[in-house]
Amino acid sequence: MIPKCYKKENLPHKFCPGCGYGVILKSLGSVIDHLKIANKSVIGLDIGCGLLAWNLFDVDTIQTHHGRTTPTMAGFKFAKPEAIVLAIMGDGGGYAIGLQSLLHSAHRNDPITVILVNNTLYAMTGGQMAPTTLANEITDTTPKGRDSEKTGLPFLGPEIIATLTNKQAYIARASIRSPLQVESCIEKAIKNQMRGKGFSFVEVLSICPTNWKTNAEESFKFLEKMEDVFVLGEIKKP
Ligand SMILES: Cc1ncc(C[n+]2csc(CCOP(=O)(O)OP(=O)(O)O)c2C)c(N)n1
Ligand code: SF4
Repeated sequence: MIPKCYKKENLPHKFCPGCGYGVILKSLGSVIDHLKIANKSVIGLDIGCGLLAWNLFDVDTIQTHHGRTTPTMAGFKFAKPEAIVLAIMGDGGGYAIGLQSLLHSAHRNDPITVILVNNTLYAMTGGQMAPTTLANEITDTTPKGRDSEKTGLPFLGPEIIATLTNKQAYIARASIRSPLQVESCIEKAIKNQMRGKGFSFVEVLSICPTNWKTNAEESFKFLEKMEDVFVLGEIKKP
């Protein structure tokens, strides 16, 4: 079912066929409908494929600089505490250029909700290595596979963020292989914010068939491999 908060006139969305973003945004749409928060929500979008959602929802959106969505949306929340403030970013935006901003926001326990899409690479710019790239994964900038001895192991965002936040935080990792899990984690994260509690963060493992150069079956096989490295579940809840 198409979420009520979608702007139907802007469908179909602009993501590549088979892209995982569709599942994540539909889950978010269902939560916005269920909690009846469309008129008080605002969505910050990083530069990355997520920005293609700028006119998908009948909800205000803010386009920020690459990596700066977290502080922009934290600022919005401080200016308008009654708003439900969401920040959507990729693993490049959140865990590379925007890491400092993300960690400090988590450390301050800013009462915002961050949804970070982990597709193991920089998708919008053509598939370069990201902090989340798996060991031996082939990307545009690791044509022989990621050499983890030299470039490190995949970055475990939620686990690291959990060490910085206080007891009011909600931190989870979900996968688009289970849209219901994605929906449930996003709903709990937003409810945490609505209760006036602390930082909430959901990393969602997603697929990028275009840059992975995979068909549907191969994409989901790779997603299973990701789930071996990035363990799913609720890492912290109040
Ligand atoms: C300050 C700045 N640096 C670099 C870029 C180029 N750039 C645009 S999108 C992007 C990567 C996006 O990757 P990610 O954040 O993982 O999101 P995805 O596209 O995978 O969803 C980069 C590096 C930019 N727009 N601005
Ligand atoms: S490049 Fe990848 S992440 Fe971006 S829209 Fe296409 S499939 Fe989705």
